[in-house]
Amino acid sequence: MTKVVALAGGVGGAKLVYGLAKILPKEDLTVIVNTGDDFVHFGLNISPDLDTVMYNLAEISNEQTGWGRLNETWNCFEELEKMKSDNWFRLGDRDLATHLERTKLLNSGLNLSEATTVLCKKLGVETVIKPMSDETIQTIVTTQEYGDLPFQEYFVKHHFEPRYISHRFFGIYSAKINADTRKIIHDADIVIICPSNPWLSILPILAVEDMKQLISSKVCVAVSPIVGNRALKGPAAKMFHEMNIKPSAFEVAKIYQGMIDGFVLDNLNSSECDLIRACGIIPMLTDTILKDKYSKERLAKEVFDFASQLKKGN
Ligand code: FO1
Repeated sequence: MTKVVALAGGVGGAKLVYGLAKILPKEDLTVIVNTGDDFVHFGLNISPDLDTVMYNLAEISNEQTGWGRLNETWNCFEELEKMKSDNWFRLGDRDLATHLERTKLLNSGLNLSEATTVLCKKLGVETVIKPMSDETIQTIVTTQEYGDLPFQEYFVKHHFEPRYISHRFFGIYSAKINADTRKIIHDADIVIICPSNPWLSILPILAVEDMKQLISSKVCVAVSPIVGNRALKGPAAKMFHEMNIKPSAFEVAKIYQGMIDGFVLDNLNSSECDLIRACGIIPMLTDTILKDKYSKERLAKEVFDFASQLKKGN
């Protein structure tokens, strides 16, 4: 059986993960998720990307927002608004239960991997989901207007409007890969990099300890989060502009050059295939816009079949 490890951030990544979970036996798929977006809010440990992946796999995610729970109610949040408390990060009532339970599990001495396993079990998720590390890693975005901002303040509080200058992953040098996660990567045949923001969602995962080296012996395929010259969600295209780079799928492939063997890009980016090939990466064109569960499953199958035909260093 082919063992697959998927690297994912939040909304875009979770959609492909959903498709992969539909087409692969549950014992053959592990998802390693970015935790650089994690933060403590009202004393609660919030792991937005872990939750987005978990809710998608449990089929209880809010398809409109891409984050949070389906059929959410907002009683707690509305009371906080009446109290003129912090209201920039919307926590729904059902979603709050996850953060309360995670905080309780972590306070009882479990690490984040163990707490995630417990939460997945409680929500009926059978796919193995692992945080990129059990240690705290905080993505800090340096902006022109506000200087350093913790990721959620940049992304949610300021709607990624401030001009991006640079970013760093605070805590990355002492962070370790969990021993179980290390073994899973060691045993994997294929690594799939989901269509998430390369700098803010995927590079933090690859920056943990020797993650890049562990993955380097596997067949690795990435899926572009840029379609045409736009990101379907989040600040990726805006960040390219602010780095004075024209956003394109090719520019994303270049970020992963040396690590990936294949790159999946949207039909709209067909003119970039030759440039990608010239980087020693095999391109595959398809429709990468994920509208519903059928398109998620279809793309997952195409990506898996493509990766299965590739050899390391083609
Ligand atoms: N994103 C928003 O744009 N606004 C919110 O109020 C918000 C709340 C929120 C609550 C729980 C959660 O798990 C995620 C939430 N997100 C929200 C999404 C999240 O912050 C980002 O999409 C990710 O961190 C980027 O991957």
